[in-house]
Amino acid sequence: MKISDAKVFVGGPAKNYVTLKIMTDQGIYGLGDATLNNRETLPAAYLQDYLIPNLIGMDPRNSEDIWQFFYRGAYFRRGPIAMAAFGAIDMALWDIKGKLANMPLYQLFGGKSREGAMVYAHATGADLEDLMDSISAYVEEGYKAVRVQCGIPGMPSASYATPEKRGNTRNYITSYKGIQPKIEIWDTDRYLRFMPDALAAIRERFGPELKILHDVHHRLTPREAAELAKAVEPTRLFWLEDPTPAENQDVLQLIRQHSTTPIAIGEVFNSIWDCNRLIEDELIDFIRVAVTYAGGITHVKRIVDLAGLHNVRTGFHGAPSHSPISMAAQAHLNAWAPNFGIQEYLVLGTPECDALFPSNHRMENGLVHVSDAPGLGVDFDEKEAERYDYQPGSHPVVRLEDGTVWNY
Ligand code: KDG
Ligand code: MG
Repeated sequence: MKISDAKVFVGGPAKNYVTLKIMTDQGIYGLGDATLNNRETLPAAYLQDYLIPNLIGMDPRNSEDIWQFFYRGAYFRRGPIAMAAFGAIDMALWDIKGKLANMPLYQLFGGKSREGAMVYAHATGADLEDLMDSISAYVEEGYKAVRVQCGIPGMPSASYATPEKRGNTRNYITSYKGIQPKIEIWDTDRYLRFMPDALAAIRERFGPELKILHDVHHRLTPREAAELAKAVEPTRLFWLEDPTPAENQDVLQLIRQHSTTPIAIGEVFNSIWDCNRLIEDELIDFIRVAVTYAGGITHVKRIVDLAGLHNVRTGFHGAPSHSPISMAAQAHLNAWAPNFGIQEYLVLGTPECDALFPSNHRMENGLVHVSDAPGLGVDFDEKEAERYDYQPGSHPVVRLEDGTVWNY
Protein backbone atom coordinates (compact mmCIF):
# COMPACT_ATOMS: atom_id res chain seq x y z
CA MET A 1 0.00 0.00 0.00
CA LYS A 2 1.38 3.42 -0.94
CA ILE A 3 0.58 7.09 -0.44
CA SER A 4 -0.30 8.34 -3.92
CA ASP A 5 -0.98 12.05 -3.26
CA ALA A 6 -1.67 14.61 -0.53
CA LYS A 7 -3.34 18.04 -0.59
CA VAL A 8 -3.52 20.95 1.87
CA PHE A 9 -6.53 23.30 2.18
CA VAL A 10 -6.44 26.55 4.20
CA GLY A 11 -9.72 28.22 5.14
CA GLY A 12 -13.00 27.70 6.93
CA PRO A 13 -15.92 29.42 8.63
CA ALA A 14 -14.48 32.17 10.89
CA LYS A 15 -11.15 30.32 11.15
CA ASN A 16 -8.32 29.36 8.79
CA TYR A 17 -8.40 25.60 9.31
CA VAL A 18 -5.40 23.83 7.75
CA THR A 19 -6.72 20.52 6.46
CA LEU A 20 -4.50 17.76 5.09
CA LYS A 21 -5.92 14.98 2.92
CA ILE A 22 -3.66 11.98 2.23
CA MET A 23 -4.68 9.71 -0.64
CA THR A 24 -3.56 6.10 -1.15
CA ASP A 25 -3.29 3.78 -4.15
CA GLN A 26 -6.16 1.73 -2.62
CA GLY A 27 -8.67 4.58 -2.69
CA ILE A 28 -8.73 5.02 1.12
CA TYR A 29 -7.86 8.53 2.29
CA GLY A 30 -7.04 10.04 5.67
CA LEU A 31 -7.57 13.54 7.13
CA GLY A 32 -5.40 15.65 9.43
CA ASP A 33 -5.56 19.11 11.04
CA ALA A 34 -2.43 21.32 11.00
CA THR A 35 -4.13 24.53 12.17
CA LEU A 36 -1.77 26.84 14.10
CA ASN A 37 -3.92 29.77 15.17
CA ASN A 38 -2.96 33.01 13.38
CA ARG A 39 0.11 31.38 11.80
CA GLU A 40 -1.81 28.97 9.55
CA THR A 41 0.15 29.44 6.32
CA LEU A 42 3.38 28.24 7.98
CA PRO A 43 2.52 24.58 8.74
CA ALA A 44 0.70 24.55 5.37
CA ALA A 45 3.94 25.60 3.61
CA TYR A 46 6.01 23.08 5.61
CA LEU A 47 3.63 20.34 4.50
CA GLN A 48 3.53 21.46 0.88
CA ASP A 49 7.20 22.26 0.36
CA TYR A 50 8.98 19.60 2.44
CA LEU A 51 6.80 16.84 3.84
CA ILE A 52 4.34 15.92 1.09
CA PRO A 53 7.07 15.37 -1.55
CA ASN A 54 8.66 12.86 0.87
CA LEU A 55 5.36 11.22 1.80
CA ILE A 56 4.48 10.15 -1.74
CA GLY A 57 5.33 6.47 -2.14
CA MET A 58 5.57 5.72 1.62
CA ASP A 59 3.47 2.92 3.14
CA PRO A 60 0.77 4.80 5.15
CA ARG A 61 0.44 1.89 7.59
CA ASN A 62 3.91 2.65 9.03
CA SER A 63 2.73 5.68 11.00
CA GLU A 64 5.40 5.28 13.73
CA ASP A 65 8.27 5.07 11.25
CA ILE A 66 6.92 8.04 9.26
CA TRP A 67 6.63 10.09 12.47
CA GLN A 68 10.25 9.26 13.45
CA PHE A 69 11.47 9.90 9.88
CA PHE A 70 10.12 13.46 9.89
CA TYR A 71 10.86 14.31 13.56
CA ARG A 72 14.43 13.00 13.65
CA GLY A 73 15.03 13.79 10.00
CA ALA A 74 14.18 17.49 10.41
CA TYR A 75 17.42 17.99 12.44
CA PHE A 76 15.87 21.19 13.91
CA ARG A 77 13.52 19.40 16.29
CA ARG A 78 10.19 20.46 17.77
CA GLY A 79 8.55 23.87 17.51
CA PRO A 80 4.84 24.44 16.90
CA ILE A 81 5.08 24.82 13.10
CA ALA A 82 6.87 21.53 12.47
CA MET A 83 4.90 19.66 15.15
CA ALA A 84 1.58 20.89 13.68
CA ALA A 85 2.64 19.62 10.25
CA PHE A 86 3.80 16.24 11.66
CA GLY A 87 0.59 16.12 13.73
CA ALA A 88 -1.62 16.45 10.65
CA ILE A 89 0.24 13.68 8.84
CA ASP A 90 0.01 11.46 11.90
CA MET A 91 -3.75 12.01 12.32
CA ALA A 92 -4.34 11.24 8.64
CA LEU A 93 -2.30 8.01 8.89
CA TRP A 94 -4.27 6.89 11.97
CA ASP A 95 -7.47 7.71 10.06
CA ILE A 96 -6.31 5.43 7.22
CA LYS A 97 -5.32 2.72 9.73
CA GLY A 98 -8.78 2.80 11.33
CA LYS A 99 -10.49 2.65 7.95
CA LEU A 100 -8.31 -0.32 6.96
CA ALA A 101 -9.16 -2.11 10.20
CA ASN A 102 -12.82 -1.04 9.83
CA MET A 103 -12.70 0.18 13.44
CA PRO A 104 -13.12 3.52 15.19
CA LEU A 105 -9.75 4.73 16.47
CA TYR A 106 -10.59 4.34 20.15
CA GLN A 107 -10.72 0.57 19.53
CA LEU A 108 -7.13 0.63 18.27
CA PHE A 109 -6.04 2.43 21.46
CA GLY A 110 -7.63 -0.15 23.79
CA GLY A 111 -11.38 0.44 23.63
CA LYS A 112 -13.68 2.72 25.58
CA SER A 113 -13.09 3.62 29.23
CA ARG A 114 -16.29 5.70 29.34
CA GLU A 115 -19.44 6.33 27.35
CA GLY A 116 -19.39 10.13 27.33
CA ALA A 117 -16.41 12.44 27.87
CA MET A 118 -17.09 15.59 29.91
CA VAL A 119 -16.44 18.88 28.13
CA TYR A 120 -16.30 22.50 29.24
CA ALA A 121 -17.74 25.50 27.45
CA HIS A 122 -16.48 29.10 27.44
CA ALA A 123 -18.65 31.52 29.39
CA THR A 124 -17.53 35.13 28.92
CA GLY A 125 -18.97 38.35 30.28
CA ALA A 126 -18.34 42.05 29.85
CA ASP A 127 -18.96 42.20 33.61
CA LEU A 128 -19.91 39.72 36.34
CA GLU A 129 -23.69 39.87 35.69
CA ASP A 130 -23.18 39.36 31.98
CA LEU A 131 -20.92 36.41 32.82
CA MET A 132 -23.58 34.93 35.16
CA ASP A 133 -26.09 35.03 32.23
CA SER A 134 -23.60 33.30 29.97
CA ILE A 135 -22.95 30.56 32.58
CA SER A 136 -26.71 30.08 33.15
CA ALA A 137 -27.29 29.50 29.44
CA TYR A 138 -24.69 26.71 29.38
CA VAL A 139 -25.96 25.15 32.62
CA GLU A 140 -29.50 25.08 31.18
CA GLU A 141 -28.15 23.23 28.15
CA GLY A 142 -26.72 20.57 30.44
CA TYR A 143 -23.04 21.52 30.57
CA LYS A 144 -21.42 20.25 33.75
CA ALA A 145 -18.31 22.40 33.45
CA VAL A 146 -17.75 25.99 32.35
CA ARG A 147 -14.64 28.14 31.92
CA VAL A 148 -15.46 31.60 33.27
CA GLN A 149 -13.77 34.79 32.00
CA CYS A 150 -14.92 38.26 32.90
CA GLY A 151 -14.16 41.91 32.17
CA ILE A 152 -12.37 43.53 35.13
CA PRO A 153 -13.78 46.81 36.51
CA GLY A 154 -11.54 49.73 35.56
CA MET A 155 -9.39 47.67 33.20
CA PRO A 156 -9.76 48.99 29.63
CA SER A 157 -9.35 45.65 27.85
CA ALA A 158 -8.00 42.15 28.17
CA SER A 159 -8.94 39.76 25.43
CA TYR A 160 -8.84 36.64 27.57
CA ALA A 161 -11.87 38.15 29.30
CA THR A 162 -13.12 40.20 26.45
CA PRO A 163 -16.03 42.56 26.88
CA GLU A 164 -16.84 41.79 23.22
CA LYS A 165 -20.55 40.83 23.16
CA ARG A 166 -21.38 37.30 22.18
CA GLY A 167 -24.31 38.37 20.00
CA ASN A 168 -26.38 35.46 18.79
CA THR A 169 -23.57 32.97 18.77
CA ARG A 170 -22.92 31.90 22.33
CA ASN A 171 -19.68 30.31 21.28
CA TYR A 172 -17.01 32.83 22.15
CA ILE A 173 -14.88 33.11 19.06
CA THR A 174 -11.92 35.46 19.24
CA SER A 175 -11.79 37.35 15.99
CA TYR A 176 -8.58 39.29 15.45
CA LYS A 177 -8.45 40.08 11.78
CA GLY A 178 -5.43 41.64 10.12
CA ILE A 179 -1.68 41.27 10.46
CA GLN A 180 -1.29 44.24 12.86
CA PRO A 181 -2.21 43.03 16.36
CA LYS A 182 -4.80 44.72 18.52
CA ILE A 183 -3.26 46.10 21.74
CA GLU A 184 -4.83 44.99 25.03
CA ILE A 185 -4.16 46.70 28.36
CA TRP A 186 -3.56 44.65 31.50
CA ASP A 187 -3.51 45.60 35.19
CA THR A 188 -2.55 42.83 37.61
CA ASP A 189 -3.60 44.71 40.76
CA ARG A 190 -7.15 45.28 39.52
CA TYR A 191 -7.38 41.65 38.41
CA LEU A 192 -6.16 40.25 41.74
CA ARG A 193 -8.50 42.51 43.71
CA PHE A 194 -11.52 41.45 41.64
CA MET A 195 -11.18 37.83 40.54
CA PRO A 196 -11.22 35.80 43.83
CA ASP A 197 -14.51 37.43 44.92
CA ALA A 198 -16.00 37.07 41.42
CA LEU A 199 -15.21 33.35 41.38
CA ALA A 200 -16.66 32.97 44.89
CA ALA A 201 -19.86 34.72 43.73
CA ILE A 202 -20.15 32.28 40.80
CA ARG A 203 -19.79 29.31 43.17
CA GLU A 204 -22.42 30.85 45.47
CA ARG A 205 -24.85 31.38 42.56
CA PHE A 206 -24.44 27.97 40.86
CA GLY A 207 -23.83 25.69 43.86
CA PRO A 208 -21.32 22.94 44.57
CA GLU A 209 -21.88 20.70 41.53
CA LEU A 210 -20.84 23.00 38.69
CA LYS A 211 -17.23 22.51 37.65
CA ILE A 212 -15.72 25.99 37.42
CA LEU A 213 -12.54 26.60 35.42
CA HIS A 214 -10.65 29.86 35.02
CA ASP A 215 -7.86 30.77 32.58
CA VAL A 216 -5.27 33.32 33.74
CA HIS A 217 -3.66 33.24 30.30
CA HIS A 218 -0.06 33.61 31.52
CA ARG A 219 -0.64 37.05 33.05
CA LEU A 220 0.83 36.59 36.57
CA THR A 221 4.30 36.24 38.04
CA PRO A 222 4.85 33.00 40.00
CA ARG A 223 4.41 34.81 43.34
CA GLU A 224 1.17 36.45 42.19
CA ALA A 225 -0.01 33.10 40.82
CA ALA A 226 0.60 31.52 44.24
CA GLU A 227 -1.39 34.35 45.86
CA LEU A 228 -4.34 33.80 43.50
CA ALA A 229 -4.29 30.00 43.76
CA LYS A 230 -4.36 30.31 47.57
CA ALA A 231 -7.11 32.97 47.57
CA VAL A 232 -9.47 30.87 45.39
CA GLU A 233 -9.07 27.63 47.37
CA PRO A 234 -12.48 27.96 49.13
CA THR A 235 -14.18 28.22 45.69
CA ARG A 236 -12.91 24.73 44.82
CA LEU A 237 -12.10 25.36 41.16
CA PHE A 238 -11.91 22.41 38.79
CA TRP A 239 -8.74 24.11 37.55
CA LEU A 240 -6.76 27.30 37.37
CA GLU A 241 -5.18 27.48 33.94
CA ASP A 242 -1.86 28.97 32.82
CA PRO A 243 -1.41 31.09 35.96
CA THR A 244 2.12 32.01 34.85
CA PRO A 245 4.17 31.31 31.70
CA ALA A 246 5.69 27.80 31.94
CA GLU A 247 9.13 28.82 30.71
CA ASN A 248 11.10 28.70 33.96
CA GLN A 249 9.33 25.61 35.24
CA ASP A 250 11.15 25.36 38.58
CA VAL A 251 9.17 28.35 39.84
CA LEU A 252 5.91 26.43 39.52
CA GLN A 253 6.89 24.82 42.81
CA LEU A 254 6.04 28.13 44.46
CA ILE A 255 2.37 27.70 43.48
CA ARG A 256 2.31 24.11 44.81
CA GLN A 257 3.93 25.13 48.08
CA HIS A 258 1.18 27.67 48.75
CA SER A 259 -1.99 26.08 47.44
CA THR A 260 -3.93 22.93 46.63
CA THR A 261 -5.90 24.55 43.75
CA PRO A 262 -5.58 22.23 40.71
CA ILE A 263 -3.33 23.66 37.99
CA ALA A 264 -3.72 23.11 34.22
CA ILE A 265 -0.89 24.00 31.82
CA GLY A 266 0.27 23.05 28.35
CA GLU A 267 -1.83 24.52 25.51
CA VAL A 268 1.29 26.13 24.01
CA PHE A 269 3.50 23.05 24.48
CA ASN A 270 4.47 21.11 21.39
CA SER A 271 6.35 18.10 22.72
CA ILE A 272 6.80 15.73 25.63
CA TRP A 273 10.06 17.55 26.36
CA ASP A 274 8.07 20.70 27.27
CA CYS A 275 6.14 18.91 30.02
CA ASN A 276 7.95 15.78 31.19
CA ARG A 277 9.40 17.52 34.28
CA LEU A 278 6.11 19.22 35.16
CA ILE A 279 4.43 15.82 34.98
CA GLU A 280 7.13 13.80 36.74
CA ASP A 281 7.41 16.35 39.58
CA GLU A 282 3.58 16.47 39.78
CA LEU A 283 3.55 20.28 39.53
CA ILE A 284 0.42 20.22 37.38
CA ASP A 285 -2.88 18.36 37.64
CA PHE A 286 -4.01 18.59 34.01
CA ILE A 287 -1.98 18.55 30.80
CA ARG A 288 -3.46 20.81 28.12
CA VAL A 289 -1.63 19.74 24.93
CA ALA A 290 -3.44 19.40 21.60
CA VAL A 291 -3.03 16.66 18.98
CA THR A 292 -2.37 19.32 16.34
CA TYR A 293 0.76 21.20 17.39
CA ALA A 294 1.96 18.53 19.81
CA GLY A 295 2.76 16.14 16.98
CA GLY A 296 -0.43 14.15 16.47
CA ILE A 297 -1.90 11.06 18.08
CA THR A 298 1.40 9.13 18.21
CA HIS A 299 3.18 11.79 20.28
CA VAL A 300 0.25 12.94 22.43
CA LYS A 301 -0.54 9.36 23.41
CA ARG A 302 3.00 9.14 24.85
CA ILE A 303 2.34 12.29 26.89
CA VAL A 304 -0.99 10.87 28.13
CA ASP A 305 0.71 7.64 29.22
CA LEU A 306 3.48 9.52 31.08
CA ALA A 307 0.84 11.74 32.74
CA GLY A 308 -1.09 8.63 33.84
CA LEU A 309 1.90 7.51 35.92
CA HIS A 310 1.90 10.78 37.87
CA ASN A 311 -1.71 11.61 38.78
CA VAL A 312 -1.95 14.08 35.90
CA ARG A 313 -5.19 13.98 33.91
CA THR A 314 -5.88 15.16 30.38
CA GLY A 315 -7.57 18.45 29.51
CA PHE A 316 -6.83 18.80 25.82
CA HIS A 317 -6.89 22.23 24.25
CA GLY A 318 -10.04 22.71 22.16
CA ALA A 319 -10.23 26.42 21.35
CA PRO A 320 -12.16 27.26 18.16
CA SER A 321 -8.86 27.27 16.28
CA HIS A 322 -8.91 23.45 16.21
CA SER A 323 -10.84 21.92 13.35
CA PRO A 324 -13.32 19.07 13.89
CA ILE A 325 -10.61 16.73 12.59
CA SER A 326 -8.30 17.20 15.58
CA MET A 327 -11.33 17.43 17.87
CA ALA A 328 -12.34 13.99 16.54
CA ALA A 329 -8.82 12.64 17.20
CA GLN A 330 -9.10 13.99 20.76
CA ALA A 331 -12.60 12.50 21.13
CA HIS A 332 -11.09 9.05 20.43
CA LEU A 333 -8.25 9.63 22.93
CA ASN A 334 -10.78 10.93 25.47
CA ALA A 335 -12.96 7.82 25.07
CA TRP A 336 -9.93 5.62 25.76
CA ALA A 337 -7.58 7.47 28.18
CA PRO A 338 -7.70 5.94 31.67
CA ASN A 339 -6.51 9.32 32.99
CA PHE A 340 -9.04 11.43 31.07
CA GLY A 341 -9.97 14.67 32.85
CA ILE A 342 -12.04 16.99 30.66
CA GLN A 343 -12.13 18.36 27.09
CA GLU A 344 -12.35 22.03 26.08
CA TYR A 345 -15.14 22.21 23.53
CA LEU A 346 -16.19 24.90 21.09
CA VAL A 347 -16.05 23.97 17.44
CA LEU A 348 -18.40 21.07 16.77
CA GLY A 349 -22.02 21.89 16.21
CA THR A 350 -22.03 25.10 14.15
CA PRO A 351 -23.91 24.52 10.86
CA GLU A 352 -20.99 25.82 8.75
CA CYS A 353 -18.50 23.53 10.49
CA ASP A 354 -20.85 20.55 10.18
CA ALA A 355 -21.22 21.18 6.44
CA LEU A 356 -17.46 21.39 5.91
CA PHE A 357 -16.60 18.49 8.27
CA PRO A 358 -19.55 16.04 8.43
CA SER A 359 -19.35 13.62 11.37
CA ASN A 360 -21.42 11.60 13.84
CA HIS A 361 -19.58 12.66 17.00
CA ARG A 362 -22.39 13.84 19.29
CA MET A 363 -22.52 16.39 22.11
CA GLU A 364 -25.27 15.70 24.63
CA ASN A 365 -25.73 17.07 28.14
CA GLY A 366 -22.17 18.27 28.41
CA LEU A 367 -20.67 14.97 27.24
CA VAL A 368 -19.12 14.08 23.87
CA HIS A 369 -20.12 10.65 22.54
CA VAL A 370 -17.52 9.40 20.12
CA SER A 371 -18.55 8.17 16.66
CA ASP A 372 -18.33 4.45 15.85
CA ALA A 373 -17.44 5.11 12.20
CA PRO A 374 -14.09 3.63 11.10
CA GLY A 375 -11.02 5.85 11.59
CA LEU A 376 -11.45 9.39 12.92
CA GLY A 377 -15.14 9.41 12.00
CA VAL A 378 -15.06 12.82 10.35
CA ASP A 379 -15.08 13.76 6.66
CA PHE A 380 -14.11 16.86 4.67
CA ASP A 381 -16.30 18.33 1.92
CA GLU A 382 -13.94 19.74 -0.72
CA LYS A 383 -16.78 21.44 -2.61
CA GLU A 384 -17.86 23.24 0.56
CA ALA A 385 -14.20 24.23 1.17
CA GLU A 386 -14.25 26.29 -2.04
CA ARG A 387 -16.42 28.84 -0.20
CA TYR A 388 -13.52 29.82 2.05
CA ASP A 389 -10.07 31.32 1.65
CA TYR A 390 -7.28 32.45 3.94
CA GLN A 391 -7.95 35.54 6.10
CA PRO A 392 -4.86 36.90 7.91
CA GLY A 393 -5.24 37.30 11.66
CA SER A 394 -3.10 38.05 14.69
CA HIS A 395 -3.18 37.41 18.42
CA PRO A 396 -3.38 40.61 20.47
CA VAL A 397 -0.27 42.06 22.07
CA VAL A 398 -0.69 42.97 25.75
CA ARG A 399 0.80 46.08 27.37
CA LEU A 400 0.70 47.34 30.95
CA GLU A 401 -0.82 50.79 31.50
CA ASP A 402 2.64 52.42 31.31
CA GLY A 403 3.26 50.80 27.92
CA THR A 404 5.43 47.84 28.99
CA VAL A 405 4.82 44.75 26.85
CA TRP A 406 3.26 41.90 28.87
CA ASN A 407 2.21 38.28 28.24
CA TYR A 408 -0.79 37.48 26.05
O1 KDG B 1 -4.51 30.68 19.92
C1 KDG B 1 -4.67 31.04 21.24
C2 KDG B 1 -5.98 30.53 21.78
O2 KDG B 1 -6.16 29.20 21.44
C3 KDG B 1 -6.00 30.67 23.27
O3 KDG B 1 -5.96 32.04 23.59
C4 KDG B 1 -7.24 30.05 23.88
O4 KDG B 1 -6.35 30.13 26.10
C5 KDG B 1 -7.10 29.63 25.30
C6 KDG B 1 -7.93 28.51 25.74
O5 KDG B 1 -7.77 28.10 26.88
O6 KDG B 1 -8.71 28.01 24.93
MG1 MG C 1 -6.01 28.74 27.77
